[in-house]
Amino acid sequence: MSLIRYHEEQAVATLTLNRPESLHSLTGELMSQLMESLHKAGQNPDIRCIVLTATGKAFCAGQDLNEFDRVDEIDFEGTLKSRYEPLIQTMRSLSKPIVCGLNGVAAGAGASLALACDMIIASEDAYLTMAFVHIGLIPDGGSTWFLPRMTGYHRAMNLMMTGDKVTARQAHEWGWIYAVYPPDGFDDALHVMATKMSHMPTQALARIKQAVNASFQNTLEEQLMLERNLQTQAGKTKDFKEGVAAFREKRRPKFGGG
Ligand code: T3D
Repeated sequence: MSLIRYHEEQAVATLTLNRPESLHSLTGELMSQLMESLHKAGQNPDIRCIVLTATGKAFCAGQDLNEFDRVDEIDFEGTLKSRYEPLIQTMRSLSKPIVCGLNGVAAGAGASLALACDMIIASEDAYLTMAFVHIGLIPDGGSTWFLPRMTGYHRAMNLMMTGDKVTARQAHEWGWIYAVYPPDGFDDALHVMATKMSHMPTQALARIKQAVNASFQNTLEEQLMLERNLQTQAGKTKDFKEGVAAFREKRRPKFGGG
């Protein structure tokens, strides 16, 4: 069975987690299919935006706890190294925007997965929880790195230490989620946003992603140099020429992604 539904429509690839009976919890097989799908969308030059969402009422309940049947024998080191770390690194280094369609609960590594996306669009009834602590684990999948940067030390710390729920509305107020929609308007809103992103100057988006991700480690001097390099490259694209021409001709630009 396909645990990830892969669908391409025009310039958008939609990856839909499809294991609703256990709230799309993450098995080795599901994560391997997710990686394959990300690579497929990443390598197709016609795809200019990737959507990550799920079927039914949940987005993702994190690691499948049924894979933890023999708790004394769990190979955390191996699993994190071979599954979680490559997935998060791939998402952040892919040169295309990844929009999370947060249709429902995101718990544990499911929340990490959402936070690793470049934009989150949520249904009003979605929520996130750093549920790891409820089973005596620490947050992984990059969330100890993402959350303090997104939301400051104390809020990140408090959410990780309590595992309390954060509603989509609250996460929107805090700036984690870009827009929240009523459940019956969510699919359409997600589609509109993904289409909009797929019509943007794709190479500029890739360089914005590269610059912003690098900014977390760089000094100001290093970042200014990176901006200079990336801007020099952006200035050589067809989309830059089109953007300037459209401005001067007082019309809407038609970006082709080149
Ligand atoms: O090396 C490593 O692998 C370490 C990596 C760790 C990363 C992690 O993600 S650790 C954290 C793992 N996730 C959790 O602890 C969350 C567990 N789930 C929940 O707390 C709740 O299910 C939710 C808050 C997400 C949703 O609650 P609710 O009431 O809406 O749904 P439910 O009734 O609890 O769940 C529905 C079904 O999904 C249920 O199955 P059943 O009883 O109907 O047959 C439940 O067992 C199943 N399910 C939910 N989460 C998981 C799961 N099955 C396996 N693994 C899950 N994580």
